[in-house]
Amino acid sequence: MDYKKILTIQDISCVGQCSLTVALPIISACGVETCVLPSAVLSTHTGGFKGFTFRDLTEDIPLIENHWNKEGIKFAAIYTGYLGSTKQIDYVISIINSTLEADAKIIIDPAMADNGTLYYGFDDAFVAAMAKLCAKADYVLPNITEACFITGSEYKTEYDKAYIMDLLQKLVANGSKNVILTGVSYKPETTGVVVYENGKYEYYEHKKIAQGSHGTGDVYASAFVGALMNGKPAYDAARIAADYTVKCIENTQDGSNHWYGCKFETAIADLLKMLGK
Ligand code: PXL
Repeated sequence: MDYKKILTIQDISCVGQCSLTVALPIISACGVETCVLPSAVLSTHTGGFKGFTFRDLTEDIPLIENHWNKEGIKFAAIYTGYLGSTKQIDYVISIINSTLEADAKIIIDPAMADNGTLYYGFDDAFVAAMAKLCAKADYVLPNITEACFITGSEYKTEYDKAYIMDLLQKLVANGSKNVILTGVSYKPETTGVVVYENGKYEYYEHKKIAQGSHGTGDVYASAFVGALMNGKPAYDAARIAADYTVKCIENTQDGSNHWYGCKFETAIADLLKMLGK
């Protein structure tokens, strides 16, 4: 039986339902062996808590890579999310070069910005390094803000298809093979995801829930990876991930003021059904 082993590199936010604490359960539930490399350990994520701790694990990364190389450990895919420092990105590129199987997929979520601004602690040098990493991607999964930072484009909250096409083409010109652009909304009541694969534009539109949740980008990317590794074509994986993420956000709107994340655990069974499991 084809049993895929993948690697995901992102931080552990101990509390906050994002990054590794989302990726590991979701991708594992999809039946894919999920190896992890924590880029940093934080007491919480940086999006609303005050006084969080941040243990940077940058200097552990080459030691871990070296050991994996000695053991001949290889992965069928790599999926990177939030990375803790600019230097870390060079180490991640080295891991891409030394630990992937010949036909492995490279999936990059340039988790660094939203709503027109960079997350706490990131700067222009980090953006430049992230653009270099995105150049390696078979699938890059930015939101519009991240796409603008990577391509040096103006961020707009109101736009048309020509603006989105321009972003997609610039991301491909930067080197990413295929693009999954999230949070593309042409009407107030709906939002959606654009899949740009081999020059073809496909849009999956779905309802917009007024009250968004933190960490949904990580939920989305993890479900996309889980679906892709189950053999779904990119558009189907993008659609399944969108439907799952909407369900997770809906399940969080229960009056509990669960502001820091979304209750992705409550819809894992739905995701598996969508995957035919
Ligand atoms: O969800 C993205 C993310 C991941 N990890 C950390 C974050 C954020 C977003 O703010 O702060 C530590």
